[in-house]
Amino acid sequence: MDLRYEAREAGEAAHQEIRSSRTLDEIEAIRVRFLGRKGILTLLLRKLGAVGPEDRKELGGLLNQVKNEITSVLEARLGELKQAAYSEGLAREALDITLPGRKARIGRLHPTLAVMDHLVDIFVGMGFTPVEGPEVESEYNNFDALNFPPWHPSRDEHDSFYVGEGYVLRTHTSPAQIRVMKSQPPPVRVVVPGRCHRRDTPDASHVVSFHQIEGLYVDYEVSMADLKGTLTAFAREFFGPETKVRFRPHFFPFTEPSAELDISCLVCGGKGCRLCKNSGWLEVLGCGMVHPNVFDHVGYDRQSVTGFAFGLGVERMAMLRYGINDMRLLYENDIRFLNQF
Ligand code: 2NL
Repeated sequence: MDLRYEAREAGEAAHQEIRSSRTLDEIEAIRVRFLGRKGILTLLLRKLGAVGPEDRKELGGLLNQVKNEITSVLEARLGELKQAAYSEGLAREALDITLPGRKARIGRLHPTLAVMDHLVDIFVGMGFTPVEGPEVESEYNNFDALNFPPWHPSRDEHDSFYVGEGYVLRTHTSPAQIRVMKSQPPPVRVVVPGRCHRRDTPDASHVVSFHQIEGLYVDYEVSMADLKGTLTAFAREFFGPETKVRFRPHFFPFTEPSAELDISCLVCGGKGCRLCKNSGWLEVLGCGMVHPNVFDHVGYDRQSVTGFAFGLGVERMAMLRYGINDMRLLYENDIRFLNQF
């Protein structure tokens, strides 16, 4: 067949295919078919060897011209398709800045822990240092060092969780304070927040795992007046400056004398209502002067050091603070309840 004719045919065919190509893959296939190592143009150029010398120059020029035209048309189309693919990508990724944003649902502190932080802050403001201790404690630190007699009912398996021989889940945070006193000489002024466990049947004012904050101040001349001043200041800070307080005698194995602190009722101010069961007062915490037997256990000199201690239930504080009438509500994980605080 005539080489001139074939060259023009090939050029025509290539142009048409390139014009109707839609994808980068199609362009590449066309390039291989016309310009590749075994492509149509390459084969035609090879046939040039059989052409007589008189026509070779002209034919060679023609073939190269066709080849160059195909190449440049191909490049142009490739550019167009790349630009189109790029624009399409941009359009697909475009942000609609008029859409409403998604609300970020970040968590926050459980009301018990929020109240616990607040309580700790108040005592830190009065010079107490926060300290923590383990929840699994030796029976010795949890009971013996705190002057609990061997027959005390709270030592019973029915009242405490025993975890192996000689160990319990702490029933109060006092054992952490025993650790502090064993590890350093007076003065000691610490506040200990933490989770505690008692084998109570849950009701409106008891849950099995609860939180406590205890405080301990030991030095060479700490008096009951210091106790009363510190806890009165605390009550007015937490419950409001108008709060009235009273200290009522009580008993704890680890303090002597011991007392309970009452505040004037938050609802009726002292007149008597349902919350205070008509007494005008609400029980808030237990306190007292550290029993000398406790000092013996930690190696302090019972003759020369004195101290006061107190303990309060964090859940009870949260209930008083927020007007919650059943402690179990705090631990049902009902988001509708928790979102209120
Ligand atoms: C309550 C009563 C109290 C203490 C805790 C304490 C700790 C040591 C020595 C002496 Cl290391 N006492 N803690 C003292 C009095 C009362 O808690 O009813 N808490 C809810």
